[in-house]
Amino acid sequence: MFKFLVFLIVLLIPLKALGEEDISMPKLWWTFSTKSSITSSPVIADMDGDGKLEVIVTSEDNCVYLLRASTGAVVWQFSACGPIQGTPVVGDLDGDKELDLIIGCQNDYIYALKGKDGKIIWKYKCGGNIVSSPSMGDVDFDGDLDVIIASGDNYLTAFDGRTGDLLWRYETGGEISGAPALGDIDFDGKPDVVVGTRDHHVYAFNARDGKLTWCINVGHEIISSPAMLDLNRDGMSSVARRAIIASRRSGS
Ligand SMILES: [Ca+2]
Ligand SMILES: [Ca+2]
Ligand SMILES: [Ca+2]
Ligand SMILES: [Ca+2]
Repeated sequence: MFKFLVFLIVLLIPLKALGEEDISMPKLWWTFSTKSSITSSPVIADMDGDGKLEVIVTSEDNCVYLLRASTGAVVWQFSACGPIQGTPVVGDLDGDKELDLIIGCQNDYIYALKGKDGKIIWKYKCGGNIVSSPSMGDVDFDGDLDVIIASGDNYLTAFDGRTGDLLWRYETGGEISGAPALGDIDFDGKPDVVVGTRDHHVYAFNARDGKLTWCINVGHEIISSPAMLDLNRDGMSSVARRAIIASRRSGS
């Protein structure tokens, strides 16, 4: 049977972080097989707070796996009812000082899971399948992380990260395949969110209430996440100028 292996991960782990000696060349340390394709990127963090790193892997076999970074052993496994394609995002959603994670699933659900055991904190059924990764940030300034995710019904949706309560929704004109980008693009000290859609548009919103700031047609289908760049390299200055770069299917 064809195996879908997690193996490159161990080549990228800083070995000193695992208590090992430096080596000049990477080596294959362990492998882990899932039952279907892995289209997301692995995420490395100490999810159970024991001072040792774990690796989060999602698969189209409907599962999220938390693996010991040192051995590849399964710490926990969460089974959804649909393939998972996006990369998980990690943060302390419920304020207990322990890491949690967010994933979107092709069964239309977004799940908030406890990092230490994979138990559901909250879940929400969106109006379409979720293939992209979520984004995380405190968009309403209440001190708790919030979550923004795109779904196959062309909606961009923001949630209170602690409760999963809906903050706002916005229907774009096309499918959103890339993760929403969070950043302050209009220099007002408040976060904005930017997405590209398959209907050739780039949308920018006020991340707090989902109000549209602007929308432009770039003439090409957009399938990846936008990036934000500080063009004049003045760091956190309030007058920093940032540009948004949207990938286009043509490669231009
Ligand atoms: Ca750990
Ligand atoms: Ca937590
Ligand atoms: Ca918040
Ligand atoms: Ca702003």
